[in-house]
Amino acid sequence: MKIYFAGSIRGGRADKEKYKFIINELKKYGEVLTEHIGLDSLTSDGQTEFSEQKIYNQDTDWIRESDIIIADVSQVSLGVGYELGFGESLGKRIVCLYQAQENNSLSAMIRGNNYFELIDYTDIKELPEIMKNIFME
Ligand code: 6K6
Repeated sequence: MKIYFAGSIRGGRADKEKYKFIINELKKYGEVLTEHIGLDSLTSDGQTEFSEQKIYNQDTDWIRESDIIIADVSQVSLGVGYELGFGESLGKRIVCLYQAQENNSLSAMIRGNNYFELIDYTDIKELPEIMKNIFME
């Protein structure tokens, strides 16, 4: 099972500890192609030795080869939104995880799209059980 996990980078790194936690959980169910999303060294300026084009090509290749895309959409990110639309165009199974926050509401382009399996949660402690249910289906 190849899992593409998507989370914010240039959209902001406030949730990076949560991404690490999610990635570790996901590793129980398959190969996570995007482990770097949880890296501390990855900052919101997105500086890297790789060219932007190389990042785009690598990520879209990984999306093509993935069996499932799981995105934490709690933090607004243009890149994550793009990946979700691209994954949908390829017919991939897509699960969006959204942690409710004050002064933040999820884009209607995500919540309003019934193609996405949207799971709302309030505490990261709920995530292990949520993952279990995702992979039981
Ligand atoms: C190098 C090593 C680790 O990270 C880098 C540089 N940046 C990126 N590397 C890989 N994927 C990226 C990078 N920047 C954005 N993405 C993809 O877009 C990821 O798969 C994320 O799910 C998403 C984040 O988009 P933004 O708009 O928040 O940056």
